[in-house]
Amino acid sequence: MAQDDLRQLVDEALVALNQAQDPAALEEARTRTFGKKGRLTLLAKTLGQMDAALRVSFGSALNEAKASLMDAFDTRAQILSQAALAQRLQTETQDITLSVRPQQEGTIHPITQTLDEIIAIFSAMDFTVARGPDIETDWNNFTALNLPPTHPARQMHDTFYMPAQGEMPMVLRTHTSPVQIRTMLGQNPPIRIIAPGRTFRCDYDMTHTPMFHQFEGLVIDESTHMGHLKGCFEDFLRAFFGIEDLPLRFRPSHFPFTEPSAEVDIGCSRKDGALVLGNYGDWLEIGGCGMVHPRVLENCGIDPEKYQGFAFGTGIERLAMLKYGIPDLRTFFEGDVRWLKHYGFSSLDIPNLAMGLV
Ligand code: 2NL
Repeated sequence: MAQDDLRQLVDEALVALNQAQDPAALEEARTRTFGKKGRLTLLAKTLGQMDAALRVSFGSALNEAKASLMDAFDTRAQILSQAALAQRLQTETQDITLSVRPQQEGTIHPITQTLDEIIAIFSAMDFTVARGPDIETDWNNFTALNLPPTHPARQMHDTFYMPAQGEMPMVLRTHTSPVQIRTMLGQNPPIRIIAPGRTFRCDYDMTHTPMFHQFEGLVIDESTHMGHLKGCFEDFLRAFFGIEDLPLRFRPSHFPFTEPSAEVDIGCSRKDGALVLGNYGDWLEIGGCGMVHPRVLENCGIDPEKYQGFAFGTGIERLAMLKYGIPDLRTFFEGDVRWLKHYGFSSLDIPNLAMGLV
C-alpha cells in the first residue's frame, strides 16, 4: 500500500534527521529523501500508475508529508548550525592580552639595512640591481678591468686564490666590478646598474676585514659624461645621509679601469675628535669613480667609439659606520647578539624615499 510506504518513509526520515549530528550528515539524509533518486521522489513517480481517485488522495498526502518533512529538515539544520556555532565560541579563544606589535625576534643587520637604502635611492634613479658569484674568474676580476698581470692587486698576499677551473685561474672577487663585466658581456647598452655584494681581500686589522661589502654603479650609453657622474654621486650621497647641502670634492686619481679617475670626498668636521658630516671645511674620502676606460669597454665587446659611461664604487660598511655611528668595523662580523640588538633595525622599517630612509 502506497499510504503505508509513505508513513514508513516519513517515520524513517524523521529518525534519520534526528540522528544527524552535523550539517553534512543532515544533508546526506535530505538527499536520501528528496534527491533525484530519493525515496520520496521515487514514491511520487508511482502516482502516474494510480487510478484517478487514489491519485488525488495519495497526491495530497504526499504533498503534506513532503511539506512537513522539509520543515523538519530546516528546523534540524538550524539546530545543528547553532550547536556548531556554540561549539566554536567555546573552543576558539583569542588572547586579548597579546601585544598588538609583533614580537621582535631578530633584527635587520646594518649592512642589509644600508644596502636596502642604497637600492631604494638608486631605484628611484632608474638603476637595476645586478648580482654575481663570489668566486670569479681571474679574467672577470682582473684582466677585463685592464689590470696588467703585474698589477700589485693580483699578488698572492692581497687576493684569495681558489683552485683553477680547468685552464681558468679563480679568485674570491676583490671588488664587485666583475658583476659589471658580466653585465656588459651579456647585454647591449644602454646599461644602468648597481652591483652590491660581498668582496674579499687578504687583510685584517682595525680598518680591514677579509670579507667586506661594496657596491659599484655603472652607466653606459651614447652620451653620459663626467657631469652626470658628479650629479649622480652627489644626489646619492645627499639622499643617503639626509644632508641637502653635503659638499662633495672630486680629487684626480688613478684606477686602471677608468680614465679619467677621481676619488670622492664628502664635507665633514673633526672637532674634538667627533666626526660630523656637513659643510665644515674638512674632507673625508668616501669612494672612487671615473669614466669607464675604453679598453674595458672593448674587452666586453662594446664599441668605445660609440659608447661611453661612468662607474663608481663605495664600501658599504663605511657608509653604515658613518650614518649609524658604528665605531669598529670588525664588530659587523662577530655575530654578537647584543651588538645586533643595539645596531640592528626592525624588519618592518623597510627603507623608501617617500617615508624618509629610516
Ligand atoms: C673605490 C673605487 C671604483 C669602479 C670602481 C668600475 C667597474 C667597471 C668599469 C670601470 Cl666594470 N669601473 N668600477 C670605477 C672607479 C672606482 O671603486 O674606491 N671603491 C671602494
